[in-house]
Amino acid sequence: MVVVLVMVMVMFQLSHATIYKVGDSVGWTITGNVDYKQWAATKNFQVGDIIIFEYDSRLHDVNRVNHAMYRACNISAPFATFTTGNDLINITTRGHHYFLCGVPGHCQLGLKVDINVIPTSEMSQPSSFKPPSSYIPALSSLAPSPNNADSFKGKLVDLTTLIISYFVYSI
Ligand SMILES: [Cu+2]
Repeated sequence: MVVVLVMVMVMFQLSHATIYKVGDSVGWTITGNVDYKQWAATKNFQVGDIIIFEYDSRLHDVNRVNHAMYRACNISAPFATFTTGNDLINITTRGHHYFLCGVPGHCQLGLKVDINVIPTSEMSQPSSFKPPSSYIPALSSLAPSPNNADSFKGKLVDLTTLIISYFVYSI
């Protein structure tokens, strides 16, 4: 179990991938009083990150659209539609990724989000590892706080060394 956890952590560390749940604990809904524009504005999305839309699939869905459709809440021709209620979307390209709910009226009520992936080179510093504490609770015990990424990295390196040593010596 520990090995699996460490392997997962190493994978996150190597890829710098972050999992973002849209709306955090509230998810994707019109009743949670979430400002999705504000939610997205506080994030630093990168290629390789994973965006999760969690919602009641009987009430909402997720449509990927272009900028014009996003602005107009136009759902007539989405690029893609997701309906599982727990949709994982891999961010593989830079730039804007526009999503909105296709249920009539919901987009107008604010159920729309712009995931803007900024090129790393344009940022002042490279992205730091952010433990997805809400997604993998076990990680939060090792990471005192998201702001404490440096010491977390240190622990991760120690753990990785430990695991590698273990495998080397056990052969
Ligand atoms: Cu909806």
